[in-house]
Amino acid sequence: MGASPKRAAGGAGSKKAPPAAQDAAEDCLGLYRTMVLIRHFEESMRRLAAAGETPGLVHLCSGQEATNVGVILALREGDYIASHHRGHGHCIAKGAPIDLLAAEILGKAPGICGGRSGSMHVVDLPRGNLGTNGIVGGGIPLAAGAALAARARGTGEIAVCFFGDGALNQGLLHECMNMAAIWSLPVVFVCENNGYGEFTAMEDVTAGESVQARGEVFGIPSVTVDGMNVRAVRAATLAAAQRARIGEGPSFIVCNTWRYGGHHAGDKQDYKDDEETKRWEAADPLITFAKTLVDEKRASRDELAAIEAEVVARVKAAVAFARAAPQPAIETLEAHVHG
Ligand SMILES: Cc1ncc(C[n+]2csc(CCOP(=O)(O)OP(=O)(O)O)c2C)c(N)n1
Repeated sequence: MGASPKRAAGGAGSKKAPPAAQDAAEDCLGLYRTMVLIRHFEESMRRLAAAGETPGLVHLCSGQEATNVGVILALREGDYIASHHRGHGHCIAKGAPIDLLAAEILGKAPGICGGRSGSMHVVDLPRGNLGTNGIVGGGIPLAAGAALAARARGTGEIAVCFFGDGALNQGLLHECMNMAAIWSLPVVFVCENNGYGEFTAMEDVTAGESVQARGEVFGIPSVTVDGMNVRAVRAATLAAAQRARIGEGPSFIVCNTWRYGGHHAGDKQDYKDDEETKRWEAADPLITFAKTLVDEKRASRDELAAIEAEVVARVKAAVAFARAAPQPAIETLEAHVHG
């Protein structure tokens, strides 16, 4: 195992890409704060899962914060996202209140979906979040549909779908990319390529020279970025969003990234190589962006520590709220069930 040629264009273990420049509208502390919030939230969920407090499996996104935040904080309010099974970070970046998200993951009544969705089907429509999704590739047609609807309404929103490398060989992706291309839909396809689908290395099951070629074959402008670099992800998303907004159709962004935890909380990850893990951990998106902010004199170490302390307190309060919240009442068992 080692650096995969299909992940060679960005991220650790590859030729270093030039650092993405700061753009004028960038709220660098907002980017940092949101990444730190996602990391602490996820690590709290890891502890709750280990304690048996999260019904069902939870899939955590620690390590992938730059992709979550770089994409979503480049969008406008009203734009849509469709997520996947590792989607807590997407929900948080799209503005979900973390106390209600924690309650949802714990299956509690005040949760975003009344405690019925758990981790894998959190739908937060008021914030344009079409949902985390337990079906690999399941969010892709939802985003394409939202993009088609937005264009029919003429209201100017765009849609982003996130999917993992595990979705690269799903028919759904190819059907949606084809339709989005022929209809010039305002949709951005984002592959969070963390190198593994469940317990299998991506390169063992993915044919072709590059991941990005999956989009190019449909004539969709496609790029590969360092998914550990929030600025690089944001810059690629701003360009893709701009294309979508002016009617130039879909784009495909491949973000090379890494999940710190296993496939699900509790997976021991004995299928990963120690050297590979060390290389990616050295590219931690929070640590590297903190260093950039200090080097550029945009924040002092003390200011960053204060942000982290504030985030830790928020997450602690959210977890306490969720743990104390009641489960949905038994009389509501059949509520929201169709048929
Ligand atoms: C259609 C479908 N096939 C198989 C599964 C089982 N499954 C759940 S997650 C997963 C791997 C997903 O890998 P990837 O998309 O790379 O995301 P990652 O977990 O690495 O973030 C699989 C095969 C599923 N949920 N849906």
